Amino acid sequence: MDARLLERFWPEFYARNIPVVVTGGMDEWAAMGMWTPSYFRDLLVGMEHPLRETDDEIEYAFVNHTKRVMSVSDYIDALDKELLEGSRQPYFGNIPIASPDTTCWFAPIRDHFAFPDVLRDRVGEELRLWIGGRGQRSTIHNDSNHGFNAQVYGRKTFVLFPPEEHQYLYTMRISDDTWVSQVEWADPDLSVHPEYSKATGMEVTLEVGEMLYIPAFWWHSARAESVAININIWIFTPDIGKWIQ
Ligand SMILES: O=C(O)CCC(=O)C(=O)O
Repeated sequence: MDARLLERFWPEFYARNIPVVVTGGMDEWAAMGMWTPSYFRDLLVGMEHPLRETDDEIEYAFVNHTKRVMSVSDYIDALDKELLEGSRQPYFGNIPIASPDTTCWFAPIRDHFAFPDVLRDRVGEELRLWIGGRGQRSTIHNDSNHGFNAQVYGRKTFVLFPPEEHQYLYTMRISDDTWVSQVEWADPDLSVHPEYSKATGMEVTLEVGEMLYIPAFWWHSARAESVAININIWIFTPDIGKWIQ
């Protein structure tokens, strides 16, 4: 959907609970062209942060749920040079940019982007930054909020499944708020997860300047096709509640 048509968003996508890719909505963002790995490497010199130990989020969710404190600049430097290619690279993803321990680092980028103000009745929002290397991926999971994920640098492929397809995804609850699927969508093992063959995963690859609307409770996963920088917003509305299955 073209950003000039955002008045269609509420009736055609939000009200009908349908994901959509918005194009042209980031053209005015200062982030465009400015946010590169080297920009963040320089911005974040001196920042130490816990990073997921592995790029394999299935392993992270089910086996090795640990993080390691690393220099973010060193990590980004290695990503940019593809030094980490092929290894079990950590992930500077899901980083809240306005939490008490990160807000000082990210203050300079806060006005580099502006998500469309299309959801009424919002009771809260959260912004997260994702910088990862080629092949970086997340598990299939759902969120109890609406989301827009914006591609600022590189390319990322998302897969999406409607909420009711949990029955084909071998989902399980791994914390109070988090449900994930045990299926590796890029390489599903149908002998272990035969019902997955009935799931209707929709794949979309976001190019720079595109943002994906992910309605609450849609199952989704992402895989970076190159070094990728994304910013997303989670929007909380009073009607959502928690996922129950
Ligand atoms: O980019 C990723 O690895 C995951 C993004 C995601 O889960 C989201 O936008 O809600």
